[in-house]
Amino acid sequence: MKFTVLRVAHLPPMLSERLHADYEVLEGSERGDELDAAQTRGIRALVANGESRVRAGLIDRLPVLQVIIVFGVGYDGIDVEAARARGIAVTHTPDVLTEDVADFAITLMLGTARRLAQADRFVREGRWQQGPFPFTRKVSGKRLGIVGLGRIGKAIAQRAAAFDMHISYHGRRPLAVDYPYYASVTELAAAVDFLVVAVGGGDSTYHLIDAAVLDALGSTGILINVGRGSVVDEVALAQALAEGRLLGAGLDVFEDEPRPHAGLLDLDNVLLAPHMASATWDTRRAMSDLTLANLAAHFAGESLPTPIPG
Ligand code: A2R
Repeated sequence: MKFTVLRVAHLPPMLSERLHADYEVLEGSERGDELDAAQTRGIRALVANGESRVRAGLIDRLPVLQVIIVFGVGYDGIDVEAARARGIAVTHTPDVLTEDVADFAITLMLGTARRLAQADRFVREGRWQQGPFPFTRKVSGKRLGIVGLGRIGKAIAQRAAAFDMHISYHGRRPLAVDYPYYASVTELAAAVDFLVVAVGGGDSTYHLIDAAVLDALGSTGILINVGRGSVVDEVALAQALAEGRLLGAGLDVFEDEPRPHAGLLDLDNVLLAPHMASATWDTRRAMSDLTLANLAAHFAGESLPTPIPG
């Protein structure tokens, strides 16, 4: 007998093909409006991605739901409280994407400071013949502040150390590491050249990077975000960039994906990426394997490889 699984998000073919081979897969929206009563009564597992919104309304409609499987590390879109209240387990895919996301944070930092996208356009549009490309900003040896020194934050620090950067961090509490700790994110921003966001989303980090933090980072500062779009006040960011109160920004995540705030699109001092930090073949394969391993372990009655903490 094949168990019935509801898929509410786009998943790469390498995963959805294997899902279809092993399970009865229903495809639904995040509201589940299109599912009839007979269908909702059979759904034991729900597969989402890191950007999915799985709210109490959908969970309530699935009377035999046992597990929510997230393809991604962030699970701020899942109503974990509603799931826990029903004894529904939640899993995600930490660790396997850490290296890629850290690599991409460094890519954005270098790309923004050295204005790589602008340089590419400069060459393509024939402007090189009129004169040299303007000087850019050095990265090696500069001061880097990391917001959220978790798995990804630590991997970013490790890479930045190879660039002789001076690393400090902000989090909810100091950790047993040698980097200086700042209890205030504004004070951290005032003390660095580059501020990299590597925290997840949710209420506790909503607009943690606001106008005051951006002003503290200042007109020679660069903001990088590989955490969650909701952590940065995008309207305040666009304003600070437009007015030259912030030098630049490199963003892989946005408040309303796939629609970055319109004010960002016309700016020349922001590098925009389509939430692709973990989107390499190797990592998406590893995330797919871990997603299926969590699902299989659940239905085999074994302990889950990567349940969410708590
Ligand atoms: O939970 P804690 O206190 O150990 O610290 C976590 C920190 N963090 C915060 N820092 C400041 N203010 C907050 N309200 C706050 N909430 C959490 O963020 C931890 O040091 C870090 C998150 O690290 P991990 O849980 O190890 O996650 P990982 O794998 O580094 O991924 C971070 C995020 C994902 O949630 C996705 O949104 C994105 O990167 O790909």
